[in-house]
Amino acid sequence: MEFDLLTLFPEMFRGPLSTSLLKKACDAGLLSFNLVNIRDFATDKHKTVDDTPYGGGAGMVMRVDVVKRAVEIRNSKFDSRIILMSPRGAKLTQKKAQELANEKHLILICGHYEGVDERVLDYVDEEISIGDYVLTGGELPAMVLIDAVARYIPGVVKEADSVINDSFSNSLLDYPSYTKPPEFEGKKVPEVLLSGNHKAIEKWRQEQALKLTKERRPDLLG
Ligand code: 9D3
Repeated sequence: MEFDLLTLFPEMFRGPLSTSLLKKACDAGLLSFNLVNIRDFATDKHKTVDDTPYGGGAGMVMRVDVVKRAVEIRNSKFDSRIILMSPRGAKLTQKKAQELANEKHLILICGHYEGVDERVLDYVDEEISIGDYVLTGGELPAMVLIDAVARYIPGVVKEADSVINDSFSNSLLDYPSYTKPPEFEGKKVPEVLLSGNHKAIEKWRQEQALKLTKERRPDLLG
């Protein structure tokens, strides 16, 4: 699966993409990322990408002509799904991440400043937000989306069933996990986990997950 990241700040992506599981997935050829600087598609000598909003107001707005050129040139090479990262988009969900993992090529447009010219919407398939809090741009949301989507690409996450068993996929929170030592500052690992009784362990985990979900996220139980 291939991602084009259209941004004014390609450097923001380098850390996350060159570390951990995403890096491994790239090296293995499962994922690839193209960092595309929107500024390269500006046409004037000052490389203008944004301007003041018509009607007045704070901040700067990204120009539709520049964004369109960037999208068009990238999209001509692929038949891409084009997503604008936007605070007014539909909220990213586990279901959406799974759905997007079926695409061959995604173009993620990251706005900055106070947003993008409304007419950009004519060149995108959808708008996605990661939640109701204000960030400085679409770059971190794009990284969140990539991370969530990448886990559905076969081979990116080690254990095949760890994706299927995830919280939010089966709509239960995680059960508590423990590792060595068996006792720490007087706190013991629950006996059942040391019992070797796989049936009993499975039952305990189910109960714990259900209890936690009822307490903290009853909304997940529907
Ligand atoms: C809602 C704030 N807007 C009011 C005029 C201005 C504005 C502020 C910050 C518009 C865009 C941004 C930058 N944020 C994103 O581009 C963004 C975002 C976010 O801020 N929160 C959650 N998801 C996303 S996806 C893209």
